[in-house]
Amino acid sequence: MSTASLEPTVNDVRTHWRTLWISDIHLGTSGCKADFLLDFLERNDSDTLYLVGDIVDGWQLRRHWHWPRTHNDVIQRILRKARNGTRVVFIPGNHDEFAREFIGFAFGDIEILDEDVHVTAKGLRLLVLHGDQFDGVVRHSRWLAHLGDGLYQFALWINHHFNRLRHRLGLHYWSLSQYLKHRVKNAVSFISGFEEALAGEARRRDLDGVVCGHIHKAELRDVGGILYCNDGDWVESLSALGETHDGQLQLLDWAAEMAARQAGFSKRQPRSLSLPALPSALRRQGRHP
Ligand SMILES: [Mn+2]
Repeated sequence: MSTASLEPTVNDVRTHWRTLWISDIHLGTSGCKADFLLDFLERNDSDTLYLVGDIVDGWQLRRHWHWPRTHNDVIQRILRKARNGTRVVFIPGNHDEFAREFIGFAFGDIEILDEDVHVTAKGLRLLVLHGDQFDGVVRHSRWLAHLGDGLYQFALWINHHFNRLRHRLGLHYWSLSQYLKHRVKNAVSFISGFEEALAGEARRRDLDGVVCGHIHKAELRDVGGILYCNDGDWVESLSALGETHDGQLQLLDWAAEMAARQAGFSKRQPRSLSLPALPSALRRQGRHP
């Protein structure tokens, strides 16, 4: 008997949200994790779906054409949602700025807006926009935002061997890792600078919070009394932002969700359960009903 057929059926339940926000899908690039997104779209519905920019990567497509069938499937699944009654709002980003020419128009069931103010079920007013407009305000180059801990650890290792070689060549020590650490510090300050700039814009407009994307860093936190939400991306963090019907906002980490499901249990069960025991217990029940 296959174990798959005995997985709890609760895994197949679709979640219905008041609002979902996704952005930075980068369709048209090999980095786009379309399979994860298709799974997400299959299992999550909403009254309103915001596409918060960089949905299609026009920059990359112009350089190198990459469009597998799964990228069509993503678009078709979104169009199907729109046809079935989901309000779909597309807010173009800098990678799909070609769509900015069509702001104010509707393509079938999809509205194209420059930005929007979303009112949650609790009455919070949130500015929704991609966020690249604030790159100029934050004075660090954008690629720094993508440097992470793993790269830093790797740099430490490289640095060790690099300097052994320099020593053998009679050259003085030069710390690549220090250099990178400084740059990573700049990356950290870029992210916090971006978050503060976006929160500042919401404050300036007398709103309660902001929802954006762009920097591929999912976040949901208070920034100086303003609710800062970043829905992440579908290249690195594989995340979305959801609003429940009673107005609770939460980040959805879809990589973790899929890993949990593949391990044979549902996100609805407490994580503290002794989980590895669960599938085998179910299997035993299946054999001896
Ligand atoms: Mn962007």
